[in-house]
Amino acid sequence: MERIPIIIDTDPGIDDALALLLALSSPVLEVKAITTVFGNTGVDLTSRNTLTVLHILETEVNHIKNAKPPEGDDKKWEKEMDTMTTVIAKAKPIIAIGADKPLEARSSHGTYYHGQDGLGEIHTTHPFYTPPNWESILKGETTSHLYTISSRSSADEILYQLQTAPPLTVTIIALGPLTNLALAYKKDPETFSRADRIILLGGAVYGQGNTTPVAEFNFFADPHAANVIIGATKGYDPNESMDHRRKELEDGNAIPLHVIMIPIEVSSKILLPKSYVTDYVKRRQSPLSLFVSTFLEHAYTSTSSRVIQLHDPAVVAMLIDIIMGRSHWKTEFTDVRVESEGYYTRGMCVVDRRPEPIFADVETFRQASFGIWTKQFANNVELCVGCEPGKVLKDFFKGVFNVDIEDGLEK
Ligand SMILES: [Ca+2]
Repeated sequence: MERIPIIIDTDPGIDDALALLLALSSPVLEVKAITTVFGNTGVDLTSRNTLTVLHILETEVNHIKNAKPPEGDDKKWEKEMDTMTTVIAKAKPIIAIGADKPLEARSSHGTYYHGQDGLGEIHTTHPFYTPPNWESILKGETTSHLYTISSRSSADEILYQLQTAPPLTVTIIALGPLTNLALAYKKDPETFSRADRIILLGGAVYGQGNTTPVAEFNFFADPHAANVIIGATKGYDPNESMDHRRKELEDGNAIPLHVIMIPIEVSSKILLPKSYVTDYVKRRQSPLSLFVSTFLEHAYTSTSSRVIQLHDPAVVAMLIDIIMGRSHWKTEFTDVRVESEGYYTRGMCVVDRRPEPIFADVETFRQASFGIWTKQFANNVELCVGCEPGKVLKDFFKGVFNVDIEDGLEK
C-alpha cells in the first residue's frame, strides 16, 4: 500500500510522544517532517523530546533485531518484526524547530500535567534517555542518521514541504497550539492551501474545557492562531471535486482549507487504563516499553487517576482509519468560531445552536449582532462528534506495541 505523506506539528508532551510513536510505526504513513512548537513546555524542550522519541525507536529496533521469538510462533513473529523495523528504519524525517510563543496572547505551558521537561521529568530521573549532544544537534552542529535538522523554522518547513510535493497530497497532523500553522498560512496562503487536509486536536465544542471552564489547552495556548486556521475553512465545500481544487491552485489561488477537528470531548473518551500499561507495556521490558511506562507513571501520579486520556494519538489513529477505510469516527460539517479576545473565554469555541429565526429576512436579523453571525463569516470545519474509543485503543496497542487487546478489553 502506498504510504500517505504527513507533516506532524507537535509539542511533546506525553500524549504527543504516544502519537509520534503511532505515526512512526505505521506502514501506511510516511512522516516527511516533524515541526515542533511551544505548548506543553518550551520549544527547546519539546524539540528535545522529539529527538528522544526517535532515539528510543532506534534502540527498540536494535533490541527487536537481537531478541528471540516466542516459542512456536517464529514465522508470524518474524513477519511482524520485519514490518515494524522496516517502517521505523525508513522514517528519517526532517525536524524543524518552531514558535516559542503564541502570535499575540500571553504564553502558557502545560507543565502541570506534562512536567517541566514535557515528559514527566524523565530527563532528570532517567538521564540515559536524553540523546547525548541534543543541544548541538538542534543547532545543526552535530548530525544524526535518524533525522535531518532543518535550517528553516517550522512554519517555513511546512511551506517548503507543501511547495515541493504535488498539490493536495500532504496531510498535516496538528497536535499542539496552531502557531506554526498560522504563521505559515499568513505568510503564504496559496502554498499552505496545497495541504490535502489538516487534522487537529483542539477545542472544546460541546462541553467543558481542560484548561479553563470553556477552553481546551491548544486553543487556549494560542487562540489567535486557532482563529486563523479555523477561519481559513470559510467557503470549504466538501462536494467540490479534487480536480477543481487542483485547478484553483494551479491558477495561483488560495483555496479554503479542509480542516478535520477532534475536540476534547471526543478525545477524552479514549482512555488508557494504568493496568494496561502495567500488563501490556511495562512487562515487555523492552527499551521502548520501559521509556513509555516511565513517563506515563508521571501522568497517572499527577492526575491521581487510574486512567489517562489519549488526546493526541486520536488524530493519528483517525488518519490511519481514514486510509484503511475504517469507520470508527463520526464527523459533521459545522460553523465553529474561536474566541481570541475574551478575558474569561480565551480559546473558547462558539457554535450557533439556536433554531433558525422566524423572521422572513434572516440575514437582516443576523446583521443586528454587528453582522458577525451572518453566512458571510461562517466557517466550515469537519467536526468530529464521536468515535469508538475501544477500537481506537485496540489499534493503538497493535500499532505501537504489537499487542492484541480486544476492543479495549484484555484478550
Ligand atoms: Ca500536544
